[in-house]
Amino acid sequence: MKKNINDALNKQVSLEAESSHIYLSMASWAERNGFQGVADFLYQHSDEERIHMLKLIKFINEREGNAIIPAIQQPKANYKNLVEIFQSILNHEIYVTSEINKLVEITLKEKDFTTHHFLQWYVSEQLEEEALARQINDKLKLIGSDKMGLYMFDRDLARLRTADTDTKNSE
Ligand code: OFO
Repeated sequence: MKKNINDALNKQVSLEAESSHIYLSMASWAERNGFQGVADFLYQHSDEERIHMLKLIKFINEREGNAIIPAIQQPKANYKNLVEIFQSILNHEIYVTSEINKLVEITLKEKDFTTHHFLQWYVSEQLEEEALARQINDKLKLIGSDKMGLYMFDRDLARLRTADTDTKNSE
């Protein structure tokens, strides 16, 4: 594996680890603030990001590169409300997508078609995650500050998590 590809993949390892940590911190905030459905959804999301990181680590090492385990910064611990959480998630996922796109571009420049092929999974995953984050943000806009609406939202999010897990398990 070429050094610039190895370095770019390690940068992505770091970003996936950071994503997992951010969602873990958001999950803990939701749990502390009585949104158990949101917390379950975010704990699950954090686990998924860790799996994304592991997939990269294993790929780099299988291709005789060097996967480096990064240090992770402490994420933000407190949020104003659910709107802030889900808007941050959407912004973060848009950023991750742009980083994946840069990685794909490097593999094309270097004619590394194996890594290019491997990254297609991440391209589709980002598409799904961005769409889901947009859908959730739209729901929250409709609910506004209605307490019953937020209660139902919390309950629905726990179900959404289960549906997503079920789909992934049957893949
Ligand atoms: Fe790793 O899937 Fe989003 O960030």
